[in-house]
Amino acid sequence: MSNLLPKARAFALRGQPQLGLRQRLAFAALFVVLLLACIPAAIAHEFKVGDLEIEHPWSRATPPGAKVAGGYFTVTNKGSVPDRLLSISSEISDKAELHEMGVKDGVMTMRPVEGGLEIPAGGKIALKPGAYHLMFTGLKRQPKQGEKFAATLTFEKAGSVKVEFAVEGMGETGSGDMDMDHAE
Ligand SMILES: [Cu+2]
Repeated sequence: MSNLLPKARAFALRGQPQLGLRQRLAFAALFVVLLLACIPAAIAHEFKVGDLEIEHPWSRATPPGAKVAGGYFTVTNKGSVPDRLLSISSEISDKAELHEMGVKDGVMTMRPVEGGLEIPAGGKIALKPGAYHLMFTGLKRQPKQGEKFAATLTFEKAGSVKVEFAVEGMGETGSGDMDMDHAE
């Protein structure tokens, strides 16, 4: 027994570099696989319902005490008839509204879109800062950078679809929307 120990140690010493290399290769391969698996998820996430494709729903982290947060995504209608985004609900807010921006007397204002937002047949609508956007009102908590929260979008024809909004940093694409007053 006692003379097995030096042999085992010698084997271990000889075996180590080879094992190490193999392990390193295995880790490298695993790393590449994980990296490839993560890329599509990090860059874009999309949801489908009926003829509609909803791309990359995202929101922005809000400062403590904020009562509203924006919501943005692109929706493409691959069908041959127009559809309409009628209502939105989310797990982080009491309500969610669809807003549009406009200029009134030289001042940027935003107002709720009446009757829903039409998505033309074969068309694409982008909800983004400074344009059409969702407003999550009556926040139950602040959306935090890096998390995702669930929401449901309801369309006239395609029906309801559950989506996840990815929360990005506070300064992300900060154009116009940030300092707007929401009359509430
Ligand atoms: Cu708004």
